[in-house]
Amino acid sequence: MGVLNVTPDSFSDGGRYADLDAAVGHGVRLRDAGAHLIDIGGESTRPGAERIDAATEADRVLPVIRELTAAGVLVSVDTSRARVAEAALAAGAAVVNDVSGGLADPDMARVVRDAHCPWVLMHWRGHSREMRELATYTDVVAEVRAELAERIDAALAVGVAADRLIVDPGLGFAKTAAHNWELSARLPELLDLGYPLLFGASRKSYLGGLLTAPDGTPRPTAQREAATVATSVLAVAAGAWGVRVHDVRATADALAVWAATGRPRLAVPSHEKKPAQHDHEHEVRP
Ligand code: PMM
Repeated sequence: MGVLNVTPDSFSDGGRYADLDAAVGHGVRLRDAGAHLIDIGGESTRPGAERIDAATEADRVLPVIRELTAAGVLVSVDTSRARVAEAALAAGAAVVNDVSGGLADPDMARVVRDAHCPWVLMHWRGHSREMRELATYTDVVAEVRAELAERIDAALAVGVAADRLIVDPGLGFAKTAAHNWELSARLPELLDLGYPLLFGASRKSYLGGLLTAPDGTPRPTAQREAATVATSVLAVAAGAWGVRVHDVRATADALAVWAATGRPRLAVPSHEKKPAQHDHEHEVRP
């Protein structure tokens, strides 16, 4: 999944694709670089960001969705508003990527059910302005898993088909760097939910915090690409269904190498295996 933020203030690509031609051109380039899906967002979700209104969000994303789908590009809309999702689907989007997992807008489940489209349920605890304070967990993996299971149950209860759902741990959303690393290390426990898993680590600040300069300065956003590629390969080798990235070519190249090597799967050390996990899902091939 290639990221296309049509926002003035997203942390990585904010302001770069606010112009329609630039946004469409970039979406086509991401597709040509190997993205199967282009994720178009009109509202920044970086920590601390203030919300914009639905009309502004729709005005930003709809023209880009129309043009990209007309050019044959498969598009998802990154929104947690039912009204924006509905308009985006009417404009040609095929997938709803909801960072709130259906929590932010009670109408979202109905919109997705009626459209019968795939729905990414990301783990979320609150809007950007408040999410730093919500990053408290005893066991982050167990709690993210349980909260995702609640979102799945809520979607199924409204009549969304199980085969339309994709889960996402929501790296950086009400998570500290330590939480993000723990989730990355224990992905099989989330895969154990039985749903395709999307993994969005691209350029996030915990990668910058890992790659500090000798004086402790975090690595700038644009220089986190090698680390992003590593997260992509590790996530897919652990069993992730998809990765959401800004630089599609780099990740696509790395995944091509992984595929040519026989799609080796990460082994889960036996002492860490839970009874519910199945050996064949984590075997090392070839
Ligand atoms: N991260 C961001 C935005 N949308 N959607 C999903 N499903 N998963 C994510 O991790 C995710 C997301 C924030 O990153 P951006 O500002 O680069 O888009």
